[in-house]
Amino acid sequence: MQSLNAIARKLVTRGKGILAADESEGTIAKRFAVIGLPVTLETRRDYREMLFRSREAMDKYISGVILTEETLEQNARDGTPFRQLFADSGVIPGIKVDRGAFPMPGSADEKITEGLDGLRQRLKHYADLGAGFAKWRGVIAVTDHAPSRNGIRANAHVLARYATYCQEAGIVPVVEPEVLADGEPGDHSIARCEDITTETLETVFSELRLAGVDLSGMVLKPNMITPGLRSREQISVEDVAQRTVNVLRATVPAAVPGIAFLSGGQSDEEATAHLSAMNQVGPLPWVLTFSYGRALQSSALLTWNGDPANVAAAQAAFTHRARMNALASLGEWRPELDLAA
Ligand code: 5MM
Repeated sequence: MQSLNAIARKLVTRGKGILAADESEGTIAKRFAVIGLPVTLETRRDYREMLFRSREAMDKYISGVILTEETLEQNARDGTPFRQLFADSGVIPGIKVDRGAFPMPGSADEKITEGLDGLRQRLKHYADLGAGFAKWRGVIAVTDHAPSRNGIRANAHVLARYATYCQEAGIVPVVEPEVLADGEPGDHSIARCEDITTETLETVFSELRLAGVDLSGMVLKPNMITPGLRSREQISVEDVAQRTVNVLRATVPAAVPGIAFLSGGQSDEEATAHLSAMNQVGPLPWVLTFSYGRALQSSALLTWNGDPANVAAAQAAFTHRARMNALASLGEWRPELDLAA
């Protein structure tokens, strides 16, 4: 069995990143609504098969894919297990193990992620299926009343408990505390995001240490430091990059091998530009890469449009986006490369 550190380092291989394809049924329904496609087992499979059979992207730019339980055990239309496709491309399959974020008792605006019950048994099953890593997302809402100290601590605590179960099962935990940019009202300033993210990451690492999590065998999946999506603040790419790196330097121990960002509702190009700028800031103790859902998939989804005739074009769109982000993970992306496509 590979060590946790070896798997974590492979996930953050320089020039590669993670595809987040673990949309729950509700979330994939929202994505498909944009192209007017009904959500069925078959449409979910066909869409994800289009992504997973993008051989160039999967071989060259993707280190791991986060899946739902359904997809981890699913076969492509011709009966080939998706897991076989990942093995052929050297991609590590991962599994979203949380059961979603639910209203937090006593705190109207906040949520707590559930899913610890039975997790030990489930992880054993996922490991038997070949999952090398897992993901759990804690949601930190930003409103006039939130987050509270209690909300941050509660989410950090369950993230740490999840991480210990994963490592016990030989599975690398991807620890995702997301300070929401696209929540309601979503008009907060970049300074507020900076403060809340700092407190959140400090608390998460304090809980991880307390729980005895091996920091060299995990990957952090944080938000970048940005204003809320409905804020009118104009912030340069360089400012986002510098503030994000500053917060990470202040809170994330060097023992963590890598940080793979979520895109959080940013446009495709913004997410790429921010990542590239961060990788130009200077020497950093960890690899900085992507673990994008929307910012990797949106152009492919629109191009595919539910039509088998569009599969090749959609795969080209996905491959392009994956390549742009792979370059960004090396600090080598330039806007002209996107314009030329
Ligand atoms: C792909 O979306 C993931 C699952 O979300 P739900 O459980 O709410 O359906 C999500 O956790 C995702 O991994 C991260 O938010 C990153 O995705 P984005 O789109 O923010 O890059």
